Amino acid sequence: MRVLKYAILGLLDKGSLSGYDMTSHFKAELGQFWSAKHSQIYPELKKLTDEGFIEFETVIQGSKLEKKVYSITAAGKRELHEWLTAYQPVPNTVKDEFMLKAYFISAMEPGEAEGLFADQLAKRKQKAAFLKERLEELKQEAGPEFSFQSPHFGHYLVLTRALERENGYCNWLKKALELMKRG
Ligand code: FER
Repeated sequence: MRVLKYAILGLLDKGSLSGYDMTSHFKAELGQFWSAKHSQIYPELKKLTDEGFIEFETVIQGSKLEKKVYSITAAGKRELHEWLTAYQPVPNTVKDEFMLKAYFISAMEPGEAEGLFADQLAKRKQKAAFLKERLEELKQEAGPEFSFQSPHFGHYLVLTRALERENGYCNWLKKALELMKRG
């Protein structure tokens, strides 16, 4: 399935964007959990245009520069809504190379394993701290309470899930390190 298609439809459903503005979104918040490259975005814009889910208007910028500003069509809105409301099975676990190393831990020396886990803990702690900071910034912007009505509700949901995931990862790494130190 072309999930990028729905990321683009979702963005355009919030407002019209040039191709450049769209790639900026994929470099910011959205790109933190759904990354896409220019080389993927532009062909998808072309495909969605051909399918009639989006359309563009050529806008003159300055004296010579032209840019395409994309908008979602009524058919695009229906397509997005169909995807959003479709119930899904639990997907297969996302591959995590560190888990593969954990599974084969007995092939390492105890000191090597401890070093590896301590390093991962330090890095995961950093990631959790970054996410916590982003959440604090979001609360500054949107207020401390979030509800379905808030335009920031989706951002809040994705961010809090990410923070829980990283905190959970840290707790597991700490427990593993305790078990290793116990010998
Ligand atoms: C954000 C910063 C980081 C964000 C999401 C993330 C949705 C990370 C998500 C993840 O690691 O799963 O502003 O907004």
